[in-house]
Amino acid sequence: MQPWSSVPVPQVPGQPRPLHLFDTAAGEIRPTEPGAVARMYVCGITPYDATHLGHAATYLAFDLIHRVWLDNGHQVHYVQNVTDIDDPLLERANRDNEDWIVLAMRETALFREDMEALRVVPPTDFVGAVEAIPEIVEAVGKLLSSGAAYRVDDEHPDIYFRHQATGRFGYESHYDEATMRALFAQRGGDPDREGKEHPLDALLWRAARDGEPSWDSELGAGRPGWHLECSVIALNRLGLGFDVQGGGSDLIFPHHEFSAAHAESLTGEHPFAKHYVHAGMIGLDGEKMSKSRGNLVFVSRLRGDRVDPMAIRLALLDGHYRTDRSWTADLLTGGAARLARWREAVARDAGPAAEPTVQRLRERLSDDLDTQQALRAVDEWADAALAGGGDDPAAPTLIRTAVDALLGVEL
Ligand code: 5CA
Ligand code: ZN
Repeated sequence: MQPWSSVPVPQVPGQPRPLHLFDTAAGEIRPTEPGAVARMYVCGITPYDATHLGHAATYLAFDLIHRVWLDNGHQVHYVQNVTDIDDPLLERANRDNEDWIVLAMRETALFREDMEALRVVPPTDFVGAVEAIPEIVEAVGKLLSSGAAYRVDDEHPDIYFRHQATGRFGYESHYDEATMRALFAQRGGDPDREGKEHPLDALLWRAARDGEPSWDSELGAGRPGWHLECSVIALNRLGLGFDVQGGGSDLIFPHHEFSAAHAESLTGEHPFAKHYVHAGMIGLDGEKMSKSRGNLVFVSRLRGDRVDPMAIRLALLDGHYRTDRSWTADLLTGGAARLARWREAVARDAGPAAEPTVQRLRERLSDDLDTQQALRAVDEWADAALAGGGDDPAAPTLIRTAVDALLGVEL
């Protein structure tokens, strides 16, 4: 698929700081140690509805990782999928009596626009599940031959993954079996499907049903299961052992546990990713923001209301990415006020020396993306500049450059 347009990321003078991130599998903050090319996979949208502020917050967190790596002189190979065939998409299309392909295309186009408006650096590879079907079919074939997968023997010969195939199942989430079973049922799994060897075995290939789209293949006509989509798209572009696998915390289990298990079973190697990074859930007034609850605030709607996307960006960054938090009208008002203050400060001819501020900004971001303190560092510089302090004529430009490159905010 065509990704969205790229955004220029200026170079910032001074000393970059290597990035440390919390890794769900290790349960602690660890340094990232990319090579010349840092490799990141972030789970993309299922395009049956518009981008809401929860999605936006998650993609902004990974955008900061991208930007800190660029600051450290790495190139970044960033891969993101689009789940453009799956049950939720078909259910929504059926409900609204709409063609599922048209629905997916329209929402993907809107997502691109939203990401562009928020100045998210685009992925190198933006890959739809449908376009990856040949890769997925090949992988299912391999899993069948190695004995990691089996076919259910009934009128719908679906193919399932033996969840214990690698012997490491659970290393990413560390959940106990009761929690796994509960989350599996809530998040797209089918524990009660008759004919499975174990309730936690995950679907790899769903045999064709009447009224559902399907693709002919050597496996028989059908469509892909969700987790293998991300394993294969990541593996075939980044290879095993890439730097960061990311998404929201709702993907810790089953999605990322299975994405890792599938890929590790396919290659016989471990680990799928060196860091598993998860953003907290954004809610509205105390409840998780989700399509099923109908309490969504859309990025496109705010744009339609002429809200400056940079104010949305600052509002979402004013909270730690791993913390579950709520979107409120006050947060947006705060983001807009901060944006106005910063813009006024960098419009001045001179200000206090900016190097210590830029150093603090880098330090705070490198420490598991401490955006709140990073924003505060810039606030303090802006307050001092607006109070008439400092006479460094280079300072406003340096702040503008650092805020652009590291926070993605255009002043
Ligand atoms: N297509 C799959 C991933 S392969 C999917 O989860 N799609 S999604 O459209 O439901 O979500 C897209 C991304 O936004 C995922 O990383 C998901 O974890 C994240 N996300 C979903 N809801 C929220 C929320 N309320 N707050 C923060 N992030 C969220
Ligand atoms: Zn995914």
